Amino acid sequence: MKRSQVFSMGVLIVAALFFSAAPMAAPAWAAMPEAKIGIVFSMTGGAASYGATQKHGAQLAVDEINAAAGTKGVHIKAYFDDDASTPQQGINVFKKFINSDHVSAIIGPTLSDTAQVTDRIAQAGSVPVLGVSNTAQGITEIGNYVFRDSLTEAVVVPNTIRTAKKKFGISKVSILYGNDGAFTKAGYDAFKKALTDEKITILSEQTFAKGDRDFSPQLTEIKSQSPDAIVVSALVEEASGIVSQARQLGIPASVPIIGGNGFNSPSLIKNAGSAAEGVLIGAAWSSTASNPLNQKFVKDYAAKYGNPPDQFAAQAYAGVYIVYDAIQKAGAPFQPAKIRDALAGIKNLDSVLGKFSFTSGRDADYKPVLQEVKNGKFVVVGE
Ligand code: 1QQ
Repeated sequence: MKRSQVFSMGVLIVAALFFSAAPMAAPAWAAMPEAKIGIVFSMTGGAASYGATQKHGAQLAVDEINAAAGTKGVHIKAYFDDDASTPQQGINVFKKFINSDHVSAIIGPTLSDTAQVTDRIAQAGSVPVLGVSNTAQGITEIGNYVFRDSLTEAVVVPNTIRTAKKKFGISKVSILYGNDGAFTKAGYDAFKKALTDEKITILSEQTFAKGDRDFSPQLTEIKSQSPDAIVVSALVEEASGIVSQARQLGIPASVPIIGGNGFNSPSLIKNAGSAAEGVLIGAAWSSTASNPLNQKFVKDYAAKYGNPPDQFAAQAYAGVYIVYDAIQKAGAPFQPAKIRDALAGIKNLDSVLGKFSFTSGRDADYKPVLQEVKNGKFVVVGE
């Protein structure tokens, strides 16, 4: 080898060393710490009308967070999926999130029926899960990785009954509920306890099954009992049928129907039309709540999707921000256990649900309202 060749090789080696060690201008994506979260709602099946608005609410929050994070802040990579309104599909999705996508946290699923089984998988895998619409008892009790921002029926229903009694002078009611689902049964238990506590007479208790379409036998019986109100625990498909058929069978509008969380979807009003007028519902959120974050959310959601948000959209939107707060506090590499601890520590976080805190049992801690359907809209009529 000639001297000049040795020299130029030396230059090459030095140059290679220099350039590999020198800081290169990093591509924009490399500067962005990214936390993976799994978001699963019922996009198909019986609960799809809840899932549709939940997905919109969550997507809006993810988009806002990623835009605000710029090129340096913590970004979210969201894996959206469909639990098909069934526990089995929920299990498949949770396994995929945990074992293939390696998410740091999960939001969902839509129904308590599904959460009862999926949340055990999250607990066993030590991945935190935040329910944003599960309202049955016994969900957060699954373990210390299970949280929710949705108020339970056990919290909302006593308020519903107390306020309805005060405002509408109700002293005797008939109950109609689904006895084959975690949510509808939890609602029934909560209604029964609240009615007993308020010394309201229960004239009868009737049941139906998921997927039933004809409620005339139960409603005919109820009509003959002349209740002051009908108390119903049902998901929106069945709730819509019950409300429509009650009026068709001649139960007068002066006998209000009082519903639980399943009634909080605008699909009820769409499906039942004018029969939905006067329905009373306990709710965990109101579009008219004056807090500025909420007003901005209502405006931005309507601008993006062309229709107003419902409670399920608001709880999903809040849920993404709650998880994001914990993600930021935990920091990269976004270990699930650290996010869990940060979630447990959340206190008075500004949210569209108001100042948000978890109870020591990882349930949501804020106040419900009573709403009434008036002129095709949910209107707050009492605290
Ligand atoms: C539950 C519910 C449903 C109404 C969620 C959409 O509250 O399953 O717990």
